[in-house]
Amino acid sequence: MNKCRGCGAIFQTDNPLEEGFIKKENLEKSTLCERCFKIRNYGEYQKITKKNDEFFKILKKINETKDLVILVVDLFNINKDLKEICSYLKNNDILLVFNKRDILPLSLKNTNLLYYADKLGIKYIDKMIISTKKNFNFDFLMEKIKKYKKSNNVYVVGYTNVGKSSMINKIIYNYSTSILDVTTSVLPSTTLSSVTVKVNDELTLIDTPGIIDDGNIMNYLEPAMLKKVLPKDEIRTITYQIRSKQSIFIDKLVRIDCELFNNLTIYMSNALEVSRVFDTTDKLLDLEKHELVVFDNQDIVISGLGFIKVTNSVPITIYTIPGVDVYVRSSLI
Ligand SMILES: Nc1nc2c(ncn2[C@@H]2O[C@H](COP(=O)(O)OP(=O)(O)OP(=O)(O)O)[C@@H](O)[C@H]2O)c(=O)[nH]1
Ligand SMILES: [Mg+2]
Repeated sequence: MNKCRGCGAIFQTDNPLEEGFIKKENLEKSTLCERCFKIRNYGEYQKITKKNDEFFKILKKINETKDLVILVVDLFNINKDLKEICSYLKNNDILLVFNKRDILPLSLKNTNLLYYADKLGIKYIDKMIISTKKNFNFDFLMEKIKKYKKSNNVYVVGYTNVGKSSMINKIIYNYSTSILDVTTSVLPSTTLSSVTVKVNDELTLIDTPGIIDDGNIMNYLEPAMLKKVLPKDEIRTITYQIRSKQSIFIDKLVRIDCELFNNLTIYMSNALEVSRVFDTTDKLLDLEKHELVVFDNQDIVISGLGFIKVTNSVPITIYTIPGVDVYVRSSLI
């Protein structure tokens, strides 16, 4: 095999800083590149920057096959534009799979969360919710794959870090005699090229690298802060009743200024420190300013960090890291 079975990179023995590096002496005996070996064994991650062009080339090839595509979406961090991915896949049926259900409060109804699929503006053949972490709904996922697949090959696509590779590993763990898993990590751009994974004689899954979302806060953070931002468990929401001018701070990442009567519910990682200040302060005013007009029952999304549900129609000012996408959407919850 001339490709790493963990991330799909083509093996090379020249440059340790480039993808697919493997020592000459390991070429015969190892099926993993050095980067995958380090991620798996030491949790050490080497960042490789990929261009989205390569990703779109893969989508064009998938479009030629007419095979079933599973579009994985992180329910906690629904990417702003899924239309672009789907625009390349006109010949494929798309099974929309919302992953990471475990992060959102358990008290929410799955049927209500699924309504959101219709607001994405994409065409899909079916939709469902899973949690790879909790092994939730995988029998149902397999039923749907069986029902909709056009051939043995089923492609898995989506933005980076949504859990595509983790989902494939869970399918292997649950339903295959194979022990060959693909590489996953907390950091984006783990999978670097397509990886073919045979589950059984009727099903082969093809893992793909995730599309990079430039406006995602994950692109701008150091590993320690990244780990804090990525929720590990069910998030405990915090609701602030706003009755006068005040500011809310989310760690050193976000400042929210709000003046008018409102309720703000924050859906973000429990590890982040959230505080409220009633006095005038110049803290974090040097960050990028976003002036938003938010209507009732809309969310403010800070891409990659989470969202804030707002109950009343008001102007709100958000300051965050320059380059991070901040926008308003109709409420998920
Ligand atoms: N809480 C939670 N975390 C998950 C779930 N599924 C995946 N993750 C985590 O999300 C992170 C990214 O997972 P990957 O499987 O590497 O994501 P990917 O979509 O393959 O990412 P790329 O290869 O970079 O495109 C890892 O830290 C996973 O443990 C889930 O259902 N719940
Ligand atoms: Mg992956």
